[in-house]
Amino acid sequence: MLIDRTEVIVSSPGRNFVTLKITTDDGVVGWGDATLNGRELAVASYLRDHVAPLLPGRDAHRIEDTWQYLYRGGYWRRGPVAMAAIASVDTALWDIKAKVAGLPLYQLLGGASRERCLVYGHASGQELPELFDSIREHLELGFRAIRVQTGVPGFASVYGVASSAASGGAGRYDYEPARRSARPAEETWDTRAYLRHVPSVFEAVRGEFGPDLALLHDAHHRLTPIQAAKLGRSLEPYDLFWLEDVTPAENQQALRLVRQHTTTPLAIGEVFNTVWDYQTLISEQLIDYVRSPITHGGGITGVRRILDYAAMYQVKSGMHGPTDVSPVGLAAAAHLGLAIHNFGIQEYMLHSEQTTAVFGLPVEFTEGGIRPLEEPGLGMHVDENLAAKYEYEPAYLPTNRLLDGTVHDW
Ligand code: GCO
Ligand code: MG
Repeated sequence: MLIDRTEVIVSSPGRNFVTLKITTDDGVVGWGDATLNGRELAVASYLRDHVAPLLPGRDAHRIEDTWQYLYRGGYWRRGPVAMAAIASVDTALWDIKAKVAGLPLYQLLGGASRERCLVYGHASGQELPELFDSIREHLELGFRAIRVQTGVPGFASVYGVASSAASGGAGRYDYEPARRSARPAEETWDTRAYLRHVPSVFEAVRGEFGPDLALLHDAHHRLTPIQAAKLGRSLEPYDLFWLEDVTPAENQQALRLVRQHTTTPLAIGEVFNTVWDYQTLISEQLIDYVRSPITHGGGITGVRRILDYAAMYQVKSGMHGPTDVSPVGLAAAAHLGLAIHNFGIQEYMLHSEQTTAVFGLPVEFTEGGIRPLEEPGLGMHVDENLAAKYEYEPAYLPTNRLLDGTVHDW
């Protein structure tokens, strides 16, 4: 069975997505997600101009060989653009292989290791009343683990927080973290104000919702290692499921300092793309959860490699799953998450109605967890005609500056 043709579909139902469609010479179709929030066209070009011309005529069953051919043969290894492109090819070929086998993809990955994959949703609010409403809303939706993000006193908006102003009065978290505009919005940040405020938020949330609810928080890379250590220690009384992206982790050794000071579990890696980005973090058990999603981690093949390495050090999966991972990417994450032994938790930030109309619902959400669909392959049915109606619009994640105007970590 040979790869016959590939199509790169850039579409914007609710937010921008890059989707790869591979069709074999006997008409079997595979889907892959190549969405890179704010840099979508870079991946679309990498695929259209440098990968797609190489695929026709290749044996569609040779997934590992194709992965190595694109990774090593591209010479310029690693990085978010190349690995998102490789991820989409890999995912599409796994989709095809499972369809030909007539099995849901997870059956080819070892079968189910659990009933369902625990998920967490995104609750947020500028102030506590809005935040509590958002938490209640997610509990009513069936979530049993919830990410908590709030504003910081003195700041009009903080990334990741829906507020009546930022979301046009809807009070809901903006489905598109990357705001549509020709230039990124600029936000202001002050770490000391944030560090003073966050413990009081979790004190209030625990007081309102009790000790059992799994709570997560994302620091979005904004702290120095010692500030991260301070935050981790200050949150210990509130027993977080995890504290995410506490400090930029390209310098993996920075987490040694954080680990010395706090037992709050740590999750890192939504911006990481290969096992090499994690080598010290995992081998020294400096983190507890690996965040790379299928879409950004080199596909099923790439992320499986990372998670099998992580399993040796009792590190679990915590795959990234905001609305800028498409339903195709989420479906792939659900198939791998169901099969691996060291599954931890899956981010599931419910896609918008427009997105769901194009891609369909990629998973079944019951009892606080998700299962992939019991259909051959990924189980995806993409409405290409509807997708074509949603033109790409430039959209970027906001940028971040300190009070004195210095660009700060995002
Ligand atoms: C998360 C992420 C988001 C990102 C966005 C980037 O944990 O879901 O940190 O909040 O900022 O997904 O594309
Ligand atoms: Mg994050």
